[in-house]
Amino acid sequence: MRVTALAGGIGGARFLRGVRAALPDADVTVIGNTGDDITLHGLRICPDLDTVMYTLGGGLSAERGWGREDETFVVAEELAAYGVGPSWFGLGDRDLATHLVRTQMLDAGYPLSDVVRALCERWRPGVRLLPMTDERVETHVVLDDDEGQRAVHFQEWWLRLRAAVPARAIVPLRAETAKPAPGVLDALAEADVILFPPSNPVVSIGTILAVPGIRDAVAAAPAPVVGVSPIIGGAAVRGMADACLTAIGVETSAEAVGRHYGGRSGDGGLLDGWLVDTVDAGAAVPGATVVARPLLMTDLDATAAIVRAALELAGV
Ligand code: GDP
Ligand code: FO1
Ligand code: CA
Repeated sequence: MRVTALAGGIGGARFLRGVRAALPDADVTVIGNTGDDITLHGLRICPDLDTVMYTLGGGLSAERGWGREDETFVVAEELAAYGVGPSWFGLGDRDLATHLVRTQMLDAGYPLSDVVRALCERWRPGVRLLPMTDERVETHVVLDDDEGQRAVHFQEWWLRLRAAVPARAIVPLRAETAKPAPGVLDALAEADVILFPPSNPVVSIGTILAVPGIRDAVAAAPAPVVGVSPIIGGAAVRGMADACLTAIGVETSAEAVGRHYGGRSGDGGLLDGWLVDTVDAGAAVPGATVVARPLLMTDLDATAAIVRAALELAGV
């Protein structure tokens, strides 16, 4: 079976561990979000791609949910001693090696998709990980508070401001001229099932869909498309997805997120099936079949059960 999944960071990565457990023999392609990417100290950092790669490769810090396990922060401490920031972005020493390799390869002219493939030769995530695009797309957030109207990088809003300053707009800069990375459109066209993990609908899945061609390829794919709600009982399970949804005028509920993606038999929607938690039973998405199941990815067994429910809903 060929499975193609869109994915952000931690919600996507955890779900993908469930995909591998539920379908050990499947050929899984992951289209990863690169809108969170940032350049710091001259190094290109791709948080969502790294989160997927480290999680599936067994190197993620489980307690932090980002970066490497057994991490040290000596370089970050030394930078701080020089007064060189930003202090709000933690760069671990082990993680830095990944950014050094990536930046060297990018500077040598390799596209990001080649770099990801090279990094995955070490981590062997058991999936084919593709960046959504090889071009540089960076999500910025337009703010308007006491300091006036300005745009900051998504990471600054998310980490320094903890998404507590309301976003006027969330913009994936340069997405409109980006091209899907090699393999992305084929993976959607040739899939037996397309899955939207419970990733952030705005800054993870929404950013991937903003790359011209990707949304249309999902909509036109012959395979069924099933999504899993990251919102349970009116709140994000982790993180500040509510602030992102508010910024685009979508209520923080499983039903509203399903309607935001839209039912496929409706007008321009993407979903054939929408999986919501049992506490959200009764949610309705016109044009899609909504099924309620426990959606907390508490352990691998629970996560694999969510994946099996998504596959059952897809009819594959
Ligand atoms: P990020 O890029 O690291 O923010 O990760 P993603 O975009 O892939 O996923 C973030 C989303 O995962 C958040 O909005 C959470 O609500 C969702 N999430 C985290 N854990 C769970 C879980 O156990 N179940 C469900 N349904 N969603 C979860
Ligand atoms: N998240 C944090 O909460 N604090 C950090 O200092 C931090 C650093 C960091 C470094 C590398 C990386 O791959 C991820 C990192 N994250 C950190 C996670 C990341 O900022 C965000 O959670 C995602 O980009 C949002 O999806
Ligand atoms: Ca992310």
